[in-house]
Amino acid sequence: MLLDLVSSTLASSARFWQGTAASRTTRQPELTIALYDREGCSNCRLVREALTALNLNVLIMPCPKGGKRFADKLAGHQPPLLIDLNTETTLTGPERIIEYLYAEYLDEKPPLPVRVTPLNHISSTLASTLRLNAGTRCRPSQAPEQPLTLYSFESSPYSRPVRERLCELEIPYHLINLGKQQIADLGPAKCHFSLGAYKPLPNTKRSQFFDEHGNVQVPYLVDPNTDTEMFESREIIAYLNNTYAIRR
Ligand SMILES: N[C@@H](CCC(=O)N[C@@H](CS)C(=O)NCC(=O)O)C(=O)O
Repeated sequence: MLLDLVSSTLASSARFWQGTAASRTTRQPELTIALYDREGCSNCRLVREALTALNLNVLIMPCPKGGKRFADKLAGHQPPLLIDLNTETTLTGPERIIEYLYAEYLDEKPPLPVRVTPLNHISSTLASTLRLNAGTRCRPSQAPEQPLTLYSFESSPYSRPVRERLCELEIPYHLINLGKQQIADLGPAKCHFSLGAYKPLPNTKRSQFFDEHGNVQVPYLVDPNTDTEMFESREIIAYLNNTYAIRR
C-alpha cells in the first residue's frame, strides 16, 4: 500500500537513514546473538540500527505488548534484551547493548549517530509515531516450529512492514542484515546506483545473496516450516497472515 511505503520512508527519514550503511566486515559470531525485540519500540530500533551498521546477524525473539511467547525471558524488563552466548553476556538497556556490541565486534566506541542521545531517542520515537506504533502490540497467532529467516536492513522502507508483522505475530526469525557497503548498493532493487551492471562487493553477505538470486533485493523471507522462499513485501505479509495469524 502506498501509504505504508510513504510512512515507512518518513520513519527512516526521521532517523536520518541510520541503519542503512554496513561495515565491510564479514565476521559473524560463532553462536547467533539473540535479541528480544519489539519492532515499534524506539529503544529497540537504536539497537537494530547498530546491528545493521556492524553487519551482524541476530535471532529476533519478538516481544510485542500483550505477547506471551517470549515474555518470560524479559523477567519484567522492557525490550531490548540481548543474549550473546559467545561471551555469556545478557544485557538490557539500549546504551549498554550498543556499547557492548561495538566493543565486542568492532573494538571501537559507538559513533554519535548510533548512541542513545536525546536527539536519537526523540527521532526514534517520532519514527514509531509515524508508523502509528505498528509492530508494538501482539496479534493472535500460531507459533512456527522453526524460526524463519528474513533478509533486511534496518532502514529499508519495504522491509519494515514485514518486520512489524513478524513482531505482532510473535514469529521468531533469523535477521540477516544486508546493509549497504558501497555507493552502488544504494537505490531500489530494480535500479541500483551503479553505472554499469550492479555488482556487490566481493566476499560479503551481499555478494553471496547476489550469487544465489541474481540481484540483491530485500525483504526476502525464508520459511523452512513450509519450504517457502519469497520476495515482495506485500506478498510476504499476506503469506504471514495466511500461515500464522489466527482470525477470531
Ligand atoms: N517491490 C519490492 C521492492 C523491494 C526493494 O526495492 N527493496 C529495496 C530496499 S527498501 C532494495 O532491495 N534495494 C536494493 C538493495 O538494498 O540492494 C517489495 O515490495 O519488496
